[in-house]
Amino acid sequence: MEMTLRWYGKDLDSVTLEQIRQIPGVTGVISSLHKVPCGVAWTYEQVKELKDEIEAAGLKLSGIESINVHEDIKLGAPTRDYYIENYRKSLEACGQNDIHLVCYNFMPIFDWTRTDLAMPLSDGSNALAYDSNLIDGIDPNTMFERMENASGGFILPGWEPERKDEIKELFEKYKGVTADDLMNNFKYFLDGIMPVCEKYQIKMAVHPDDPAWSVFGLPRIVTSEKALEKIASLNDSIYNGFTFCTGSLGSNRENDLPACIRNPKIAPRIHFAHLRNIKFEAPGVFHESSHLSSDGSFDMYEICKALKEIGFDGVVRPDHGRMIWGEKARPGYGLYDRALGVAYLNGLFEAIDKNGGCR
Ligand code: DNO
Repeated sequence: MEMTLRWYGKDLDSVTLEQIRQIPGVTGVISSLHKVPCGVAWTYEQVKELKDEIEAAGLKLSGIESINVHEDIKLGAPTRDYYIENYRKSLEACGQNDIHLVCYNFMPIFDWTRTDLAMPLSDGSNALAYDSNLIDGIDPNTMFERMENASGGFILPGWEPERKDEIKELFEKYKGVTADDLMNNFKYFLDGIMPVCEKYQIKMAVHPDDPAWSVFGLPRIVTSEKALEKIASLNDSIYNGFTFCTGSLGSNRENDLPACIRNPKIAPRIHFAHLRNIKFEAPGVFHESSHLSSDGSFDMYEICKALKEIGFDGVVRPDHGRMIWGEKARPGYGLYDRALGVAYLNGLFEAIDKNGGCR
């Protein structure tokens, strides 16, 4: 298992590689070419530059999160082949740089969605939160403005300012696009990229929709155990796999996370794990908690145990952290609480291993 931390790059992150290097057990970072617009092909040199910078700090570039999928691909628009070709080129640039893991998502228009980016918690920290009552009936543009205003000046992935102007137009384009259409377009995309993934052994790890249900009337398809089974069946290649994000998939309380990990159709395709905890106040209403089981609604021990049981040996990262100790950072991506998350997860994994490793 490879413990990592997400890093946005030196101009975009408040956390430095030098700080990350000092977190016990962290050997790599997950990053991306955040400045390259979605749909533009990455080059070998661009990826190499990022990789060299990370390696110079004594860390590895363990994977890419994300190479974003252009909306025309998700919509099945006539221009999709052009964007799939560019996606293949970006994958090639990664493969030629010896990078074998790419996290991405297939959510229409919006990436992850929260209603509060700094909800005060009783211990004085603050955290990201979601209240479905506030989403139902809200205009997507208002949502965009809220995310922008609450971001503390950081650009949030999936919520880049330039996307705001496209929103109305995109909503028009998605009118009439059903979940089945989206699934068919997903298959078309996978069939287009899998030959490149096979060639360079790149594990594609689709991120679950966050939250794991439809928002703003848009179809969402990466939401449940059944959905993951369906996606696995879209393309047989083992490189067609998943990011097992506990906070996203677990946002729907009907999803039993350890059972989902153990599902034989899913287990061999878990290529990346995002481990974090959330605390429910009611169905559809939750805030992100510290990683500790007793602070949230998930049994993190059971989740880690299930991963060990299936022999998961891939890349892991703690996911969002709370903002603690007065830190000013990108919402969800401060240093301190994620570092505490790493220490806790490492402790769980060590204890599980020493208890027989469940294998
Ligand atoms: C949010 C992240 C997501 C994730 C993408 C993957 O914090 O988990 O933005 O990176 O959905 O494409």
